[in-house]
Amino acid sequence: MPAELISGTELRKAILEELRGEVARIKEKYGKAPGLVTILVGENPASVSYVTLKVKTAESLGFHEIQDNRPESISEEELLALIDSYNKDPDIHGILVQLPLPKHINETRVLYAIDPDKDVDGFHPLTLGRLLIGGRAVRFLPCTPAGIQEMLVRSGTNLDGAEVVVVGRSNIVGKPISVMLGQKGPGANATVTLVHTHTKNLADHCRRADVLIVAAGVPGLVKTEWIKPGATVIDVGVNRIGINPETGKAILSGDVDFAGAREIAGKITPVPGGVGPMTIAMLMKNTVRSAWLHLGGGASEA
Ligand code: L34
Repeated sequence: MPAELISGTELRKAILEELRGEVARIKEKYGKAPGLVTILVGENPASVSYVTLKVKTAESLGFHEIQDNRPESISEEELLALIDSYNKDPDIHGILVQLPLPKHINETRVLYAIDPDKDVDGFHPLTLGRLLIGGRAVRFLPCTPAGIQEMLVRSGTNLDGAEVVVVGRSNIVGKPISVMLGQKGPGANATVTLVHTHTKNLADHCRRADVLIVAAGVPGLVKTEWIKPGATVIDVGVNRIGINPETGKAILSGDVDFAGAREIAGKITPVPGGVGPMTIAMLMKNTVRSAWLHLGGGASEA
């Protein structure tokens, strides 16, 4: 029997519906909407596509949304000054600078410049430090890992004591998700193995996984034979492998050999329509959380 699909598109609907209720309560209580600014530097086609989806989703929820697009030629100093102006803007509760940035800009410096209380992307070192400590210290979960955890929980995948294997050690996905699923608490308590380009016997590790999370950015990296029968497979890859000549749109493919994996796995996420839409839903959730914190005066509490 083919695996059950965990649809990010479907789960997103339920999450956005929940958030709509919260936005209404915020407006009623404070007379203000959650405020989000998305800063996009340059015109990388993938970034343009993701940021456009973020802006549309924010608008559909009734956020105060600013789409701030800047040319590739913007200097680092100018970008830092721009971030500072949003740090000081009381109507903005979340600041997102879409990555990657052009080579002449130091990404780390830019991520450091964002007020940690407005770090709805979850990339600031303070935010990541809070995540490492866990429990009540956590402020914002990075969006893609948060989306993965939601997919696992909402699909009824058991994580308590489960063998989780994470392929890829990026700051955006692999490192934070491996910490999150290993924490004490509901939706976690897993035994996590983080594997990467220097791992010996990658296939053997994957074959042990009750939950396999693949975020390597290599199309088709994970072969059908690497999957444990009945496992839950989360494919984080969004690789642009070509252009559809009829529509002119990019053809997307994940890091997992989907057709084969679907015959072996218990549950699997598709690409597109999997983790991507969840990333955006979690950005909205973080922005709503930030709005509550700022408007309720709790943003600077430890
Ligand atoms: N600052 N930079 C910052 N924050 C982020 O959270 C991101 N990321 C990653 C790249 N850079 C970032 C995203 O937004 C990846 N990412 C992302 C977001 C959404 C989608 C994919 C990646 C998504 O919605 N993908 C759709 C297809 C979209 C299309 O057709 O291009 C999907 O169904 O997978």
